[in-house]
Amino acid sequence: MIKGITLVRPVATTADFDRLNGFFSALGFTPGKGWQEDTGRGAAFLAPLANLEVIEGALPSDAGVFVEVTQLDAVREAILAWFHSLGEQPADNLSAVAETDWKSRIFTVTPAPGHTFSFWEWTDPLKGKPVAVEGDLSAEGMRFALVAARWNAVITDRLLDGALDALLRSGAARRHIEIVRVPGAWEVPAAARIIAERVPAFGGPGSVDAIVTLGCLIRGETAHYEAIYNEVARGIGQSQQETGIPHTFGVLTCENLEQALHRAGVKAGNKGFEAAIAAIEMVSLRRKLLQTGEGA
Ligand code: DLZ
Repeated sequence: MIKGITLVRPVATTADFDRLNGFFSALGFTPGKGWQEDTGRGAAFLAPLANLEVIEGALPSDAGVFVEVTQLDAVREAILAWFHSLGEQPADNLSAVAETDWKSRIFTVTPAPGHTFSFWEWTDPLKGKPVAVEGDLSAEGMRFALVAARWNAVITDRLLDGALDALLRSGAARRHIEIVRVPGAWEVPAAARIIAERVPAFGGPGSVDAIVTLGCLIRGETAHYEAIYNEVARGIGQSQQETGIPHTFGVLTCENLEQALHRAGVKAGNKGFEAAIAAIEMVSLRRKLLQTGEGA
């Protein structure tokens, strides 16, 4: 399973390392997990999307990295401010904004010798489509509860790992993730409801922005499978609807253990990871929809 792309920029000197580090931090890139070893060190910067592109024909610049942004002029202003903060006046190392022949605008910057980057934005990002309000996928500053059943732990532990992975990689802080274990899927809705109602004032101490529910029901091994499943789904949905706090559904309903394993990361993705990503998106969407005028 392909998980991500890492572009590596080797630098020649410590000064260049620090310069590029400062440059990307100043632009608001989310810092990733850096590393330091005897052999060297790395500073990581995350972007919500990556795209590996093979191109034949002319390129708009010789930068090896093209960063798509939404407010190109504001990004260029931030870069200018970064140069000024170092007491420098950019010249050839910062181009003007130019139109491309692919309905976009672009500029190129060389913040350190030998390291050139192009920043660009679509001139019509919606490409004629009607505006849709959508949640973003950054979990920075968000608080989550993960409610996981212990029954079928070989599966639910994997779902929990997947959900944690998704939240941490999306910028959530470990201290903002509460993990709650319950005996079985049957108990998931009750625990979720207690958490959702814990602090009526949304955003108060101990409150969460979203709840990710995780469990695994296996038809072949569960008497009254349908009855249990229906109640679990109804209870989680009801808690979400009556409290207004997003609850995402990571309760697997499978024919057998093999199918459950596949949905817990072996073959068919990890449904815990997907439920956590959905939670991030719903928190972001909720915030947008509650802001007057946003997306209207
Ligand atoms: C009892 C039971 C059965 C038979 N099967 C499952 C299952 O496949 N997945 C699951 O999460 N829980 C199961 N349980 C336990 C119930 O969810 C519940 O924890 C107990 O009945 C105690 O209320």
